[in-house]
Amino acid sequence: MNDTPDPAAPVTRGFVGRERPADPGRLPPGQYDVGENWPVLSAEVVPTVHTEEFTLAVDGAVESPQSWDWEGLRALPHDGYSGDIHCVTTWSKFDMTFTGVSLDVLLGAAVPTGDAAYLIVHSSSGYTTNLPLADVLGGKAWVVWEAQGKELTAEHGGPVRLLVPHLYFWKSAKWVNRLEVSSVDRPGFWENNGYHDRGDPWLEQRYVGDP
Ligand SMILES: Nc1nc2c(c(=O)[nH]1)N[C@H]1C(S)=C(S)[C@@H](COP(=O)(O)O)O[C@H]1N2
Ligand SMILES: [Mo]
Repeated sequence: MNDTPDPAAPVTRGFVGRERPADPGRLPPGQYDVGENWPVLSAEVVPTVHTEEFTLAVDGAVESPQSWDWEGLRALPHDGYSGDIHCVTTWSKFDMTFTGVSLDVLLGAAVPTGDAAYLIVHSSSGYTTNLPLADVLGGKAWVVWEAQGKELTAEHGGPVRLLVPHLYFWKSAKWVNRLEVSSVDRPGFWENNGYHDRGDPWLEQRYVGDP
């Protein structure tokens, strides 16, 4: 073991060796810092989504259903997120950066109806997940195409995935192609398989029956 930091090494490590442990207050209960590795978790075979055929729809309980192609989506005003992500399988990853369009922009264009209260997110692969609108509006959620300064890879959901970093990462659907606004809540893939309806990592809402 060589404990001397290599000045030529990438500087993305949060600490060198065990000299400076990560701020424990940054980890939600029951989570650990996964470090540099970014695990891949997919229930389905990674689909190949060609940007030439890509569309993203916003429909359901909206005044004005929308659909964007790849160029149209990328031409929308975009920003991004810098911060941490938390998977229910207990890994957290610090200091991620993502670029994409806020759901305020996407849903704002479609204008949810007065009784709209939920979002059902659909992936082209068939995966679904549900969220209260309150968890995706107000600068809390994005459709992203870039992670860590690079184009989102297919295994991580490219060309675009949802990003809802304040909830467990199963809510961040990969290969997203449809945002269905709804007046009623409808459990998605993992929510139908025992996971919590909301999934706040700070409240440790992992499974049905958790607070
Ligand atoms: N379409 C789809 N989206 C998905 C999943 C999946 O299986 N299919 N897994 C979810 C879970 S459980 C997690 S932790 C994250 C994993 O994202 P990553 O593979 O980029 O780390 O994607 C979420 N989005
Ligand atoms: Mo997960």
